[in-house]
Amino acid sequence: MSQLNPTDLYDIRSLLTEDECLIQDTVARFVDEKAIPIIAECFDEGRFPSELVPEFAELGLLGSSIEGYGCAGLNSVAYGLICQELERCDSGIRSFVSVQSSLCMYPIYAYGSEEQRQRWLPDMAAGKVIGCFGLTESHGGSDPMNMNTWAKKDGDDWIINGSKMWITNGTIADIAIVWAHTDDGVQGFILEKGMPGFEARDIHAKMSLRASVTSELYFDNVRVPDSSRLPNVIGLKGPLGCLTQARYGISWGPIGSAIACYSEVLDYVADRKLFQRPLAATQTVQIRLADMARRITTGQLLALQLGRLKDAGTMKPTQVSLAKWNNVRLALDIARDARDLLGGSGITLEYVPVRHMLNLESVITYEGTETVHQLVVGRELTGHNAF
Ligand code: TGC
Ligand code: FAD
Repeated sequence: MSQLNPTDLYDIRSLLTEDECLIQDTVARFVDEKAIPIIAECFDEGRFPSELVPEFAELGLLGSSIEGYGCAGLNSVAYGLICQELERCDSGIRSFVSVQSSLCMYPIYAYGSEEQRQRWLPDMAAGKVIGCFGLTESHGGSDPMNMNTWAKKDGDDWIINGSKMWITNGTIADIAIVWAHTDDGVQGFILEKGMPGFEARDIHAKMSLRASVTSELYFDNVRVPDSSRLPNVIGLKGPLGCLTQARYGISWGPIGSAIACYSEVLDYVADRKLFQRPLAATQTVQIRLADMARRITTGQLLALQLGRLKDAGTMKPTQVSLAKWNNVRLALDIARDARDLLGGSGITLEYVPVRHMLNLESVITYEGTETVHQLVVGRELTGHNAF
């Protein structure tokens, strides 16, 4: 048997601080005991496990990187490890935490007034207020500047018209961070559930992220006071700055999916006997497993260095793009290959790969498609904008 840990071949764990190890172990235990036992059924039923939200809050997982306001104030590597452990269960529960933390709490913290921070962040950290983030519209999410949602000034208020598509947490959210054109440039607004003219509707028949809520948002002359506008940012750099935070977490999360698929298949091929020998004793199966290990190891090192750069304050969006692209791609490839190695059993929810594989089809599209991230890196290398 291997002297090395198959899911940590380079002892990357030894590069973590004691606190980071403790956080990873705590989240891993929660995931093993509370989330993994219910997730296949949630996915099958198309149900988000909202019963886990108080536990996310209790563990300090909501807005974990924010200092103060009831948040845990953890470093970026710890946030990455949280995402990795949650996604070892399911991309849907990592999505919930990403959206709440990086796409709702972060903009309120980074671009909001002190009054907005005090009003929303403690309740969001406690899981009492759930948020969503509305940037994408139906006519093309890769090009957010092309949005049709507008906010027009009317006295001291704003009137918002338009719609958003593919919004995680939309119908379960108490507040939505909505990005809209204004005469001064793109701005963010905090819309509250129940505001007249504001409606959210679920998107059904999804074959991916079935344990996550995905919705459409509609704004029909929604009147919003100026105190609900995020005052400290104007322009696309507002939402793109939030995406950098969320994409950072997604650079880590899919490593968890990949580890879940690879671990399960390692056990399976050891037991499965065909042609009088275990599958694990065949050359092609070993090559496929070795390739999974190679990809996971490089993804782990990439994510950790990205986290160290982020904690040092030097991380650049292009580096996030490369890591999101690489790590989602490796996880999707591993999930598909693991599904195949399980044969017919691989198409059922009794095994994890098919669920991770289907989820990762969303993860490779959202937060910037694979092509968008490749073109961000290409632009960095060549100086030519090829979008
Ligand atoms: P450009 O017009 O050149 O730049 C506008 C301003 O933004 C700045 N900037 C960034 N700032 C922070 N982070 C980034 N990643 C940034 N990228 C650009 C830029 O410096 C500029 O600032 P300033 O001061 O000069 O005004 O825009 P661009 O050409 O860089 O962007 C093009 C492109 C295609 C990369 C961008 O539009 C893009 O990223 N498109 C993809 C959109 C996307 O990812 N949407 C995701 C929606 S949310 C979501 O999917 C949530 S899923 C959640 C879940 O369930 O987990
Ligand atoms: P398009 O932008 O129409 O892209 C279609 C195809 O064209 C893709 O393959 C793309 O890579 C390719 N393409 C685009 N531009 C170019 C180019 N210049 N050259 C070559 N190829 C190109 N959005 C939010 O705002 N908030 C959320 O909470 C949220 N949650 C989501 C949850 C799920 C489950 C999903 C699936 C999506 C979510 N999204 C959310 C939306 C997501 O960000 C968009 O789906 C994504 O940005 C892509 O936009 P699009 O679907 O309109 O595809």
